[in-house]
Amino acid sequence: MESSEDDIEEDETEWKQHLMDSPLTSRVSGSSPNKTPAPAHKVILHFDLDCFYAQVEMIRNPALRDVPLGIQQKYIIVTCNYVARQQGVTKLMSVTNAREKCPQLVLVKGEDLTHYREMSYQVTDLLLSFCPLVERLGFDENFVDITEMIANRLPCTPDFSFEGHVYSTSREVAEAKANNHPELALGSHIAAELREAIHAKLGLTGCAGVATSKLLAKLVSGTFKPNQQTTLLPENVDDIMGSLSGLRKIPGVGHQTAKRLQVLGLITVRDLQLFPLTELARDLGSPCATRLKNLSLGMDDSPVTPTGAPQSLSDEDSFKKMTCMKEVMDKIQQLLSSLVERMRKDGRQPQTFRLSVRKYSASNKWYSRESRQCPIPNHVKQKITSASSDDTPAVLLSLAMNLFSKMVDTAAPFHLTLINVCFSNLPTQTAAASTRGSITSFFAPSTSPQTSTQSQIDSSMSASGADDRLGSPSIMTPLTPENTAESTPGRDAASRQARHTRSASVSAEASQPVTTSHSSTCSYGGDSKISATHRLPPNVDPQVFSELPANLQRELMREWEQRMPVLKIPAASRKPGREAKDKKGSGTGSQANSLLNYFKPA
Ligand code: TTP
Ligand code: MG
Repeated sequence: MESSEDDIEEDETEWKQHLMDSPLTSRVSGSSPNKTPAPAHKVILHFDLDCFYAQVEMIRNPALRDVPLGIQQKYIIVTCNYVARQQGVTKLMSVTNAREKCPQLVLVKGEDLTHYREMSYQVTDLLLSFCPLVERLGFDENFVDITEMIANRLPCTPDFSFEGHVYSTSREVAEAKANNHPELALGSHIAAELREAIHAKLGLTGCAGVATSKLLAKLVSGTFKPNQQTTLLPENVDDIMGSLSGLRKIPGVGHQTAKRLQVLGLITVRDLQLFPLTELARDLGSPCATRLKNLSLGMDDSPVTPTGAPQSLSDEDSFKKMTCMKEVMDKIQQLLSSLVERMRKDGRQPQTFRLSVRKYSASNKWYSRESRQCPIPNHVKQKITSASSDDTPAVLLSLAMNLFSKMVDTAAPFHLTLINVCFSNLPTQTAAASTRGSITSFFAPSTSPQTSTQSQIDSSMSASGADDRLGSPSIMTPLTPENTAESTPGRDAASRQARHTRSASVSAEASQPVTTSHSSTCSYGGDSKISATHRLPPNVDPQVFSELPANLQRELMREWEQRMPVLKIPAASRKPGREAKDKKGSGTGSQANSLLNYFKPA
């Protein structure tokens, strides 16, 4: 979701330590698909919780455990429990199809991510209590590098066996091989212990993969589902790579990368394995080509990088069609209210504000976003962290609309399908963080009352999605800070219908006297801004208004002019003959639809 590739999002949407970003890109020396992978010097675990949102809902309401349960976001079932899966319901099925397959399906709305986010951090926190090398991926996946734990335990382990499945190997053969792979065998026991801890402490089940790299651990973990685990031995790496049905199945190859490879005629993993590196490098550049080639051969040296505190917080919503300013401002205001609340809980002060939009284009429906960002002025930063500043979202709205007008020509028709607001450039450590003890405090569950905060989820939450980042334009195309386009995997169907409470934009200035009629001398032409001292409608905050781009100011003034009757203009100043129209206006709630509501007290 984010356009800044160096951020670590809180919101699980990115595999930031992209497999393709690993500096270790020099292992491919030829194009042989039979190259023997390096010996097992690392042991990596990958955990993926079962039907995550559904499990959280089943914990919240145990009555849901034995019924087919679907988690609904808009018109899509983003996940469903395994009872529903047995009846043919699948992830990302439309609600209509799911109901046809399973008429008894119980639906729970999953648009408010608060509980999922909290549970997600509890899982990471629990894993961190066993091992410091934990990297989050999405809400329900974690990598753990247990190489050192193994080195410590190995000397006191008398004999070896595998816990759980061993990929493409019978139990008897696996037992016979355990002594040849003591690290992986021990790793399988540690994986089982951690899964057991997650279950005992948090009530969640999940799958685990045990292998020598992140790539392989992730690939193998879902071999047996749910609530099982699988170990991959080095001699089976070629089997698992060959079993992948297409290049997109390689974690690290996203939509954009796959498209580039397709142009070169590469469709299967084998195609990529056999394609000459020099030719690949000509098209993609040497580091990227080498990395891709290594991935296709099952080789990945990328480190498990502890996730730490998020470097940015964001909130977004996607929709089929947004075409008018009223809706845009309404949505941004909703998103900002929720984001500011989360930022306050976090306690840090963001330096940068970013707005992203996705414009509809028939050819590229889901994948291109545009972003603009700006530094947050000091007085606004203070408002963001101050619990008493009720007008923060309104003040930020001005910043947002400035950025918006740089991306969208509001004078022409537009069609947006997504809006994202983001605070980035968060300090890594703050007074707030240090008083909370450690970096792991960022994973502590919130104790504040549940809110309807929304957050990112659409992008790279797991296998299919996460990896698109690796094919994002940041790898293929340089991005400029002012104009970042990014790939967004097809998770938008799963994105949320925001349910924030809109905060009122009341500021001290709003209560200052303002004239109750607009000036007929106001000129809406040209680029110049309407002066803050210009006669504005009642309850419009002049400061907020003055910070808006000129074209938005003009649009607001135009709208105000059209809706003037409902703005409580003193009877004396009304022209005769407008009464009936006025009544109709207020009666039909046109005031509620006015852009000017953004400037009114609650
Ligand atoms: P997944 O791990 O893909 O799915 P899951 O945990 O529900 O099921 P599984 O047992 O197969 O692992 O995704 C984790 C959560 O992310 C999932 O519970 C719901 C959410 N999600 C979305 O919001 N959008 C999506 O498109 C998908 C696939 C999942
Ligand atoms: Mg899962």
